[in-house]
Amino acid sequence: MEREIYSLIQIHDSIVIARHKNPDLDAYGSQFGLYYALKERYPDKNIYAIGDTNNLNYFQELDEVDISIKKKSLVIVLDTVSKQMLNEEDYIHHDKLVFFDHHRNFADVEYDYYIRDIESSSTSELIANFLMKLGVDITKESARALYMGIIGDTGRFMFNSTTSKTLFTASKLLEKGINIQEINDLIYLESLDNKKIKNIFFNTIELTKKNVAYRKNNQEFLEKYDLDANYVSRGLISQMSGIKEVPIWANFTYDKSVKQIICELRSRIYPVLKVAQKYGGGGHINACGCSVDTWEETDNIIKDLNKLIKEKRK
Ligand SMILES: [Mn+2]
Repeated sequence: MEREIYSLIQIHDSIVIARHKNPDLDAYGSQFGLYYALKERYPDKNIYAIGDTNNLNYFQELDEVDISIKKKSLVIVLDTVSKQMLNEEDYIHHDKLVFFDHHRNFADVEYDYYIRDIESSSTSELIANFLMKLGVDITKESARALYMGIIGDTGRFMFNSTTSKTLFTASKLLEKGINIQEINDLIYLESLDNKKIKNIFFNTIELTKKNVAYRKNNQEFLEKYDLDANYVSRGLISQMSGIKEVPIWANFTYDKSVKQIICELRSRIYPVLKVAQKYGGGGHINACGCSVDTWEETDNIIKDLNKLIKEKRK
């Protein structure tokens, strides 16, 4: 299938690279990793990177592309295959539509090709291997983006999703001369204020009898400290990880832009994905999420997470 996608890349004069909305490092990394490599390889083609932006954009401004151009383009969508994760205008207009993803979901969008690799730690790893397989040179700029995507999704190679192939891929990217120290500082250095917020957050987490840790971040909390819902939801959940007594942790954050509560669920061994799916969400077995309308529903989620622990002990 790689070959077919490669020929689509070769025959299209314009290529639009998109990814899920509310991008994380892997979405950006795979997007710009592919973008920089293709730009170098095909200087005469029009190559665009599109989508919304946020504070994880360590790369460059996104492009605006006219519908008329999109309709003639190969559109490549990265790091998701679900409608609810996408802005419709990012993929609906295309000549051909291709997906690359490492999540367990199945596509609910029609496509021409879909490379689904749940063994890949990240879509960035998947794209790096795609480029290497086809002999497309990964430039230093591209390698930097792909490396950032990989460390984003593997927690700097600490999550279970890290495989020997992940490390092999990362080593190939290092050969391009990227500077790990510079990348780590760029992504992980934090301000004193930020550290203080984390402290406040951590000091107010709650625990169920089964030691499911959770925090409900309401609008009042976000406003009091002038915090972005996305930052609180995904950026602070790791404050509850790595605690011996806590096998499952969850973060519930009110997002006024969608008037919903974003639920992020994590665990070391328990299959929390079952719970996320019950509430219409998805993701990985140990790291997933869903959105609900009321705080009562978050209480039900907490009950379901508790039940997971009971089930396992039988
Ligand atoms: Mn990813």
